[in-house]
Amino acid sequence: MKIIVAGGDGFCGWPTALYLSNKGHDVLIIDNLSRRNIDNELSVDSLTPISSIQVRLDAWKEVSGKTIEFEYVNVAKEFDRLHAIIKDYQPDAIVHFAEQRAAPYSMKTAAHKVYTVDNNLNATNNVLAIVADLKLDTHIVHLGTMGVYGYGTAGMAIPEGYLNIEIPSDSAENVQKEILYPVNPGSIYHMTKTQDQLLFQFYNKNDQIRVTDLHQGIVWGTQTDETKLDERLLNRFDYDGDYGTVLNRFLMQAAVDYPLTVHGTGGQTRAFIHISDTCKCIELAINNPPAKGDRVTIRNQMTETHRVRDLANMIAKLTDAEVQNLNNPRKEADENELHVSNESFLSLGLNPTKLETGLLEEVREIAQKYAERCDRSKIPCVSKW
Ligand code: USQ
Repeated sequence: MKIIVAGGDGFCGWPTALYLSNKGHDVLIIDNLSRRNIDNELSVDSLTPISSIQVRLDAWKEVSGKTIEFEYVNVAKEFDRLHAIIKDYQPDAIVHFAEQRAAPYSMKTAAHKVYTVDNNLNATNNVLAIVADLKLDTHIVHLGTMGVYGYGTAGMAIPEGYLNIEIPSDSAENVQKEILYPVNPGSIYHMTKTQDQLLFQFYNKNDQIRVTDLHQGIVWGTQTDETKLDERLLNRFDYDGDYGTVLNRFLMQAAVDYPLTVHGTGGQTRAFIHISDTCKCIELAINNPPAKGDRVTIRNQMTETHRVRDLANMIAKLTDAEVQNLNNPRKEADENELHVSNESFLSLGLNPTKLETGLLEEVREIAQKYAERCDRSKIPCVSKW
């Protein structure tokens, strides 16, 4: 298939582009390298040394014999160029990762809120508007988030996107309806993903655009089979207070002998998935598109749930690290249950990489190997809300 990976230079986008290319698809990355620019803004660097996009692409060609094309374009701002690129390429699928993805970054200042809303919503709307305008049958596969549901204890498995409800009516019969699961975002970033859902519903209804929205949990791990092939293909590893996500931060903290930073009681339960499974899920989603006229397909892209304090204790046991409970910088429940339905990917054949099998490799091959590149002053979470 011909696949555009929007945001293909980022943490999830890069390994996905390699995976799809390795599977024999034609891949075009479109990206404005904004993630690298945000590193500059925050004066931080990936723990792993990452190559420039050109070196990455050349290395991939050398190692695999396959070409990944690249266009430097801002998906949110350069409508005309994006229109021309999509018209010219005629993609079978567009994988849309081109959004600002960190909750703490989105909550730093008013300007960061504005940037995140502007970037994320315009990126999504541009892609949809162009596919509709060109009357293409392109399948749009979007990376959404588990965070659209919020993390309230639901007393039920959180369904894959849609909820069947029954409401009293004017007549004797109750009305049955299927609605989007009520949204409950915890940050401006998560809020943009809830708004993306409405854009998908609208373009799907109005223009019959085929969309799959993937509600992904927190990604852990760094390497995939493809990024391991050459040092120049290495994926990024964020550990700073804005972009580092909880499990990868704990792994890195253990490696540099920094007490593990548990927010509050650590009773927050979250959903997790390994980066290799992200890539596999994206291809499964591409290979199993909704039919023309079908509603938006929503799949929960996660493989296990854990409490933050249990993760900290697991890593402490593995590495002898110390655990510290900090005042929670975020407005979120300190304790919650989370039960998520993920039948959709399991039934398509996903065989998940589990924490117990992958954690030690991650500690040795990444966190310890690159520990000397860590700037300890960037570890604290300074964004508070
Ligand atoms: N946390 C700690 N200590 C830390 C960092 C985080 O206790 O040092 C806690 C947070 O307070 C939160 C939980 O760990 O309760 C998760 O935080 P996170 O930074 O790992 O993840 P989050 O902000 O939710 O965002 C990440 C990705 C985002 C994705 C989301 C999936 O950055 O792109 O959408 O995970 S989910 O969380 O399922 O919504």
